[in-house]
Amino acid sequence: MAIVSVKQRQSFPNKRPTSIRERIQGTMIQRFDNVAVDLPVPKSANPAAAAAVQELMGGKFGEMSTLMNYTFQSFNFRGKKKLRPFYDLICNIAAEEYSHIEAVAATINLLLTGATKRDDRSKIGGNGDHYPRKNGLQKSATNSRRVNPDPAPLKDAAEGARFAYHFLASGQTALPYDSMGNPWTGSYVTATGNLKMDLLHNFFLECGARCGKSRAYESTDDPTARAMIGYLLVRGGVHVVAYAKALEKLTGADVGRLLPIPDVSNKQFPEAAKLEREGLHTIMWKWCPADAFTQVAEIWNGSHPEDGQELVVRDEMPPGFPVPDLEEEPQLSAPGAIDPEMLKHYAKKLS
Ligand code: MN3
Repeated sequence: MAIVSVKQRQSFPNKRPTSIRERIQGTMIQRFDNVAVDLPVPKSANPAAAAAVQELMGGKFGEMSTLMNYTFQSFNFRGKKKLRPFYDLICNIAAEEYSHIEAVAATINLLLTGATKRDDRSKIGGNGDHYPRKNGLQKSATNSRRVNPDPAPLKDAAEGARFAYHFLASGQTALPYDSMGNPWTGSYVTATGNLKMDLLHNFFLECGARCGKSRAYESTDDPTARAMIGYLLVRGGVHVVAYAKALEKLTGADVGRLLPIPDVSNKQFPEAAKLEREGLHTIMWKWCPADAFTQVAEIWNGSHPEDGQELVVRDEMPPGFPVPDLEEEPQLSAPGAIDPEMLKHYAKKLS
């Protein structure tokens, strides 16, 4: 799954590290081969839904933005001795955001599976129909089966899909772009170094992300997309509340009174409501060893502003689920068929 942000309790030694073991004493990332959301396998491909979900990956208010905003703010944090709980909170949420880009990517990849006809061009001419069309099929001279002499297995996708990059610029998989094909950019990162400004920005960013999630939800009824979006609505909601609480602790302003933005409860979305019944909106997991980022609980405490439930920090990783296993897609040369003639050529040279 996700990643764990590991901050060892020991501070960097004053002397120069003398071994690799000694050097492993800073903020690091540990990765697990899981995904944070239990994603149902779609009954059929849905490239239009995949295109809409791209907004949650590389859009201005997408998960790459939340990940990179908090990551850079954590890298550049000044005054940790005085403001440690805020640093711990930002580090912790940054680590969780990595699991969100994983979940978005897994969803896009599942939605694109089967979007083009899985076929191997090297077999054209020998195995029969590869790209049956209404017209254009002819009988092979050597084979009574019908063979398309001019196959174009990506034609429909490239001509008809709203997000052609899925087929022309990737292995029919997720990209760091928004739903219109604009690449994610570092200009979406705000890390001013002023804590009040950055926390205010994070609150705004999470509210914008929540708006984007609710719109992506409304743009597709695909169960896989909605399961992922429902999860992100709940976890993003946790981060909205966390930044509101951080601002309250820092300034005394009652930011929680602004919530929810947009003015719709997660409980209106069935997939999110189910997770909130299980208490997912009250939990801040610690994505790290027990002795790291210990002051998160100084901010994540008290009651949830919407339903009054008690907020808890869990010193553990959230549940993980298998990462989808993506089959080969020979029509996209993904991962890439080996040309047997080339192998023969080099085998001869080597012998
Ligand atoms: Mn997120």
